[in-house]
Amino acid sequence: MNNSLKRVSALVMGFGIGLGAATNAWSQSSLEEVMKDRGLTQKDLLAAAKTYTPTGGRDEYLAFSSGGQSGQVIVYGIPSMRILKYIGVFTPEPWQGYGFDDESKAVLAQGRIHGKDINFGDTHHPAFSETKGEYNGRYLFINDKANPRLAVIDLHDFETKQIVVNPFMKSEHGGAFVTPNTEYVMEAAQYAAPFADEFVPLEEFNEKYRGAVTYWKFDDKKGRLDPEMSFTFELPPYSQDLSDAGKGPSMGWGFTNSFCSERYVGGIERGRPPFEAGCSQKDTDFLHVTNWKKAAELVAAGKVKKSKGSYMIPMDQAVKEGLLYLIPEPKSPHGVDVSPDGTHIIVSGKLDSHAWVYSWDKIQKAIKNKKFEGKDPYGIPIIAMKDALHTQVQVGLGPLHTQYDAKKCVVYTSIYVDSMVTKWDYCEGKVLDQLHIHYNIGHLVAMEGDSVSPDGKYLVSLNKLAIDRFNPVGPLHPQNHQLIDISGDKMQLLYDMPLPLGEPHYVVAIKADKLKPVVRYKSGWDSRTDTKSPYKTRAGREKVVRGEDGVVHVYGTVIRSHITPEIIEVEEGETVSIHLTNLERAEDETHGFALYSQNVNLSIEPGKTVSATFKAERAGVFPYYCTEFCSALHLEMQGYLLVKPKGYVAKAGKIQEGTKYTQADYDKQVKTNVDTQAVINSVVGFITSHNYKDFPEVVALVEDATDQLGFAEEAKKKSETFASKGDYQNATLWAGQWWQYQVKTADLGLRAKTFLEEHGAKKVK
Ligand code: K7E
Ligand code: CUA
Repeated sequence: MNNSLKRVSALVMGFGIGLGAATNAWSQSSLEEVMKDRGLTQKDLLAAAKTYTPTGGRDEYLAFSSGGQSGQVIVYGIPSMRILKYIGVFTPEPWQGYGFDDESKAVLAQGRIHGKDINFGDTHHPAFSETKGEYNGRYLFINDKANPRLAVIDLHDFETKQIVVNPFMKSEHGGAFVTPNTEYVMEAAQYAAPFADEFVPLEEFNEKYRGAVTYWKFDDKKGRLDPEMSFTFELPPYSQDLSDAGKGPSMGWGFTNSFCSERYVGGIERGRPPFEAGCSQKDTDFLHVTNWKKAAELVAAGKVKKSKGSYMIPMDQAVKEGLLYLIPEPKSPHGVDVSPDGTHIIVSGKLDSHAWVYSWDKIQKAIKNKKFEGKDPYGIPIIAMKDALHTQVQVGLGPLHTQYDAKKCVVYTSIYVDSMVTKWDYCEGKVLDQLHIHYNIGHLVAMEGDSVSPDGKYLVSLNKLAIDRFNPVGPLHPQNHQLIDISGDKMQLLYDMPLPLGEPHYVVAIKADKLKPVVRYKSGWDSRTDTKSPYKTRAGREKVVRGEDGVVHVYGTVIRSHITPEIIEVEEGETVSIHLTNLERAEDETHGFALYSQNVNLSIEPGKTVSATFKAERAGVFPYYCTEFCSALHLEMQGYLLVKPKGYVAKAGKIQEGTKYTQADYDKQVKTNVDTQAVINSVVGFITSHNYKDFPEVVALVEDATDQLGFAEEAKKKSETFASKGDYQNATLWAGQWWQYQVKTADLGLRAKTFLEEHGAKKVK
């Protein structure tokens, strides 16, 4: 009897699994003793109670964090701070097969620049798709600062679907920020560069180097960005920074701040002071205000010219049409955040201890009355600070980013130099509370903080340094995400989460119940294009075809616990394309596929079809196997790619099986199978005597078990046919396969039974 079967019988016979012993161990130590042993205070216990999530528990919010230099997105739960997933975006990620199967390679290839693969990204700002300013849980966007790109992640399966390259920029920072109905996704340049892909000397910086903000059109039906319908504002060569989209009364407008409006060009080696000195001379920089709604109308009316396949609005046209304005903002700012009601805009300057609150009402009046204090060197009208400012509040040294609370007028600003969070009231202009964090906070995120109705509750502080927070692991420290309770008047630090994967610039957090990810794909699905795969293969239809394209196409399937085909024969020099479809319907039954020395590594989730194409350059033997521990016989989920030398002629002979089987072996196997069937029947009896149909998860398991039992029936027939002919070798082997299917059935049945017990299923008559 194998292990899973032992488990089956043990449960059927009503044995618990050492539960009594476990209860005793717990009761031996009291809470006081544990506190004493571990040096915990009452405050620690309270914090623990607010974050601890018992086994099987779920989180109220899901956070999507930029993975910084890893080029990925990290998903974790709040308040438990448990990491749930890394999503491969700009960087290959082997666990998901991302960048190893043909389908996802095609997504990464969209991100090539001048034909060159760029296999990393410096991700900064994730943003959710929105409907009427509320997160709708459908898509996530994220940018790559180093190579101006944006990616689209579909939240129905948490996979990256699209990467677009900005045709004008050579660097960016201010993306992704969405407009209230995801009409557009904003992306702003950072380091100015010529739009043309050619050399321009720095002496021509003022004339030929440019900043920009792109409004990427999002096609909600297709779930993709549409470069054809996107437009870009040409901007002066000020280093544009972050952006945010207006909402409510400021709907239709976008805000983008900047630093180094001095237009200083460094050059230490030429004896010039470095960038940092030249870029921080003036007391103010410029907040750019752009009217995207009117720009979209001009585009629709055919009044905007295309350049490099995308609409480009030159500065003079933008000024003439009243689409672009500047407002002085605090020196070297690093965040622009529009209030949930769209009436105020908060900007903080890293080199100014104040946060500046602008009034949209005032800005709008100045624009309407054409009340400007002058123009910048590019002819863009400048609205005077006093005509736009609501108030300035001293919040601490080095303020960066601001998040809005559920309570009206209450905000939280990250204070980089002072390493703290300042809670303040932007309506009244006063500080309410301050909390020290560890150390040098960058962004911070409140629950649903960018939506029109933030939830407050928790704040996560994304710190630039971890210093002494964790066990030392060498000079490169993990990142530190600190969870803060903001439900009361006083902020309370609850938890430190180390994250060893790239600097987190920004995180967005959404109510978990807004997400409805699938557990399986429709059978034969290409998940990257979200269409039926042309290589979809059904059970029993597996084949190897030498195509007209000169490629050996292997149409295969995977299901517990075998890969079909198990033997693939090709000739040296042939190109091989292996297409595998996962036939499973059961939840979490992913199979992997790794092949020796060909850089082939696939992840095949239930229903998915993926492909791997490579050239079999040298003759040899190449084992392959499943990399997910998918079942008891997972290690046997294997096969061989045989690459034969050119002109190889097979010698006569049969495969010599290592073991010979007799009638006695056959009878023994059949007896085991009959016993196993009895166990299955009793599990089935348990399930059907309960209201299992009320549990969709269990219904899916039962469907899958029924499939497996069907396969068992087929194998049983084959074994009986061979037995009737006296071929006990094949009869015993097929009886073994029949048993394999039974074990899988029992395994599924047992999962269903456990689920019913844990979810309080009721007995039915
Ligand atoms: Cu690191 Cu928004 Cu790029 Cu601030 S960013 S910290
Ligand atoms: Cu499939 Cu292991």
